[in-house]
Amino acid sequence: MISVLCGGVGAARFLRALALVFDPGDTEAVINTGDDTVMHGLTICPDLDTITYTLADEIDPVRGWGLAGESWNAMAALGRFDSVKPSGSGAALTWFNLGDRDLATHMYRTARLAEGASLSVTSGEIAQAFGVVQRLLPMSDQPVSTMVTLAADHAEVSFQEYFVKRQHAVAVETVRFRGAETARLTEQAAHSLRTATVVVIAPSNPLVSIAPIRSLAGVDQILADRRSSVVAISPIVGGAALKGPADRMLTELGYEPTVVGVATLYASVAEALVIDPLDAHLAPDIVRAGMRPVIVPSVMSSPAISAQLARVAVAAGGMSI
Ligand code: FO1
Repeated sequence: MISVLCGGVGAARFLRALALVFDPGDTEAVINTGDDTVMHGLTICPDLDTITYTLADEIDPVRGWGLAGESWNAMAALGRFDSVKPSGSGAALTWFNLGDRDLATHMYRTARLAEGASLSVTSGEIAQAFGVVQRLLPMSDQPVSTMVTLAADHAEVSFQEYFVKRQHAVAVETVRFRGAETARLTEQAAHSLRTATVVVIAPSNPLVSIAPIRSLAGVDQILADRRSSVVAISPIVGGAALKGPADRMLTELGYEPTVVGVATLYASVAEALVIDPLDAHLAPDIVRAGMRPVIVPSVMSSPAISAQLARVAVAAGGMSI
C-alpha cells in the first residue's frame, strides 16, 4: 500500500501519476480538510473534491478545481437577491463559485452529514459514485479550520476568504488550525500512515495543506517513527510554487522560498525530498537541512514525466517496484 498526505491540485495530479504506474486500489490518500467551508448552508470540502474529480477525470483542466463543462446558473440566479439583501447579510454570496453540477456533490455531502454519516463515510460514497478506486480518507471527522491572520491589518480570516475572496494577494502574518487541539486523525488514516509500505507527502503547500494534517495529535510521531520510508515531493521548483501562494507564504512565515525551506519543514518526518533538476545545485543545502535529495523532473507536464516521478518517489521510500 502507498499512503499519500494530500492537499488539493498538486496532490490530485500526483495521485493521478501514481495510477499510471501502480494499482490504484493500492493507494490511500489522507486528505487535508482545513480548507473546508460552509457556503449557502452547504459543506464544501475543496481538497476532497479536487482529488475526487481529478481521479474521476472530470476536473476542469484549466481551473484545476470544480467540474469540467460546468454551467453557473445557480450562481447567476443569486444575483436577483442583491437588491433585497440587508447590508451585512451573508446570504447569496457569490465570491466562492459553485457550478451547477458541483452543487450536487455539496448537497449530497451536506444531507448525509445531517443524517449522521461521518465525513469519512460520506467521502467514500462520493468517491464511489465518481468511480474512484483509490481510498480517499479525510484527515479527520471533526472540523479543523485553517485560519489566516493578514499582515496588513492583523485581521483573522478563513482560508477560503484568504485564498479565493482575496485571491491570496495579501501578505500572511500567521496561520493556525482551529479545532486541531480536539479533532482526531481518523482510525483509517492512522492505520494507513502506520502500515503503508511507503508514505509520500504530495507536492502540496507545506504550510496550509500538509501542516493541518500534521497539526493533529500523533501524526508527526507516526511519520517520525517510520521516517526512513517517508518521502516528500517539493511543491517548490526553481524558487516558485507549482501552483498557488506557497513560495510567498514560505517567505512571509520565515522560511526560505526554496527546496531548502521545504526540507527544513519536513526533515523531522521524512528522510528523502524529491526535487527537480532545476534545484539540483541546492542538494548540499538539503543534506545540511537533514534530508536526502532525490533529483527527478517533478513538474507533471506529461504522462511520461508524471509516471517517472511516481516511480522514483515510491522507490525513494524503499518500496521495490
Ligand atoms: N478556487 C478559486 O480560486 N475560486 C473559486 O471560486 C473556487 C470555488 C471552489 C468551489 C468548490 C471547490 O471544491 C473548490 C473551489 N475552489 C475555488 C478551489 C479551492 O478553494 C482552492 O483551490 C483550495 O482550497 C486550495 O487547495
